[in-house]
Amino acid sequence: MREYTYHPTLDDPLTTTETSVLNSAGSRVVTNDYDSDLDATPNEAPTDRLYRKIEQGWTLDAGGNQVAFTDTTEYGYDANGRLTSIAGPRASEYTEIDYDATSARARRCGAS
Ligand SMILES: [Ca+2]
Repeated sequence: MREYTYHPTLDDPLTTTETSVLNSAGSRVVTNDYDSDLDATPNEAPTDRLYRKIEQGWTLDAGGNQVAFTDTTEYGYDANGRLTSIAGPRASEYTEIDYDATSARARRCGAS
């Protein structure tokens, strides 16, 4: 079963909740945070831009035990509303997107 909540004006889900594949008592929750404040509470005042994607669920650790995880990806924008950076979900993952008059160029930074 999969449940959604929706953005108040855009046709995009704010949250998607489904049963964890790994842990049937747990959930996998993807939250699209449209708030620009990036605080602990998503979607208090949703804008029309996705600022953060938070994925929470269950995974296995090195010993094969089920452990909860949270992965966060943050999106940055310039003054014209163009996507300029994608950070995460791993701490080492960071992509910058540069624009000139005719094109956009993505540059992946950091070790993967
Ligand atoms: Ca917030």
